[in-house]
Amino acid sequence: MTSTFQSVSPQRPDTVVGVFQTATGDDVRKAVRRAADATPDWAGASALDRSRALDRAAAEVDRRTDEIVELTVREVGKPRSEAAGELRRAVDILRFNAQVALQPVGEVHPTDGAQLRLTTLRRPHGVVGLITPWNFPVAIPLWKAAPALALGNSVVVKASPDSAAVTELVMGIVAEQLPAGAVQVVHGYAEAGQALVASADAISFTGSTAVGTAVAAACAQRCVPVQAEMGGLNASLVLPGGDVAAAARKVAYSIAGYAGQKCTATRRVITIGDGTEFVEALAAALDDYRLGDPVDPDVAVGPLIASAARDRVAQNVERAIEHDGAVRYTRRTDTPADGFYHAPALVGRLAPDSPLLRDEVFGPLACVIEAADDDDAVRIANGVDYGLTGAVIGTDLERAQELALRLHVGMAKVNEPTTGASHHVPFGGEGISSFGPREQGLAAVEMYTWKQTLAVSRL
Ligand code: UN1
Repeated sequence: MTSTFQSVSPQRPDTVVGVFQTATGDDVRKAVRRAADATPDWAGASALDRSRALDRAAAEVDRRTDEIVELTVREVGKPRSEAAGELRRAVDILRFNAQVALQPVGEVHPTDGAQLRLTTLRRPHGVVGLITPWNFPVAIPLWKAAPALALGNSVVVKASPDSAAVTELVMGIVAEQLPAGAVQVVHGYAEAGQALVASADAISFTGSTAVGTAVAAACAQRCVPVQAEMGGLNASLVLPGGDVAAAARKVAYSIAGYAGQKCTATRRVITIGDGTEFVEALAAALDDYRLGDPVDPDVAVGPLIASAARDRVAQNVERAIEHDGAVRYTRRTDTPADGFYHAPALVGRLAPDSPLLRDEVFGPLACVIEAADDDDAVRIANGVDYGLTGAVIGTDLERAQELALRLHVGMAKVNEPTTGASHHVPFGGEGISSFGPREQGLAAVEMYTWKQTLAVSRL
């Protein structure tokens, strides 16, 4: 029997955005076979043809900007300005990868004999399975699919059920520019994901650390390449002095942008020296964010993706205050009644074993920790299992940069939000934040190809 699921709008949970068929293991295996059947046409196409197809996809996604942005806002509750930014990034990703298709695909090595020719070639894996999240429903599927396709792979995307409509729309637009079957989208839950992990030739995953490590283990069993982008517990370190209001705005955006639903969001604010003035400014900046229906272009913080996500944030705040003795710095009480809203929250002076300092929450919630000096701040920042992003905020650029380099994170920033990624630069983390090769930029070539050495000599 075929089962279906609904995707609903988090700001109006009674509004159904779409109804989708839940893929079974068999459905996924069929999709992988169809994608494999398309591989000779696609991998065998000239690199210039692959490049042109990605350029056409970029133009078409660009042309349909309004429709995609509108659906992103409705389906995942992303504020309009952030949804528009994600769309722009998606077009850039497609254009960039149209050029990746034209990069050199091998190396010629010196040899010991004049007769011997020794080269290394990069070859596509075949069918790459992409397991993608709802929080960047346009950019993440594309930043995986575009390099995979540029290098001659076919792809099967298992979209998140919470962003089924928008991911299907954007991948459908790309699929139209390619040979039939080279891009497939399936919808579903664990059964679909497991079937994809068990049948694709390589897997790229973005989601929680719990699921990502299971995916990586399953791929290791089959000896297929895997890349997993997982959680973060990112820190912003704040040096004393300087323009406190400007510093607070940077950190506030890292906490509250898209209601904190980014693996790159700031969860820990580490003040060095006396941070009293900064913490007050940060709480005020968070309380100032316009909260409401993201359909309104002036709204900066919308709802969380689901009621369970909202409840998780609320429980963490409650637990921090009741059990861990935290002080709450933010004060707002104007949370809209409908929809899965939670106002940005800032707490501080937690018990050191608080789950807030250990587990990812994935919501607009951060805690303040006071560090005695630079060494103490680095020790606290690096004292978690995650290592995705980190930022240092301060006017003394030399000191800030030195501190940034001491953070054990994949992406360290100075006077920038911990969130935000450039499509042409390697993206990924250390520790339990990431596993496997980096994503994006030219780093993606490592993930989506295997290397074959060819030695040729004459008789
Ligand atoms: C960003 O901060 O712009 O799922 C990108 C995530 C990350 C991407 C963040 N993989 O939140």
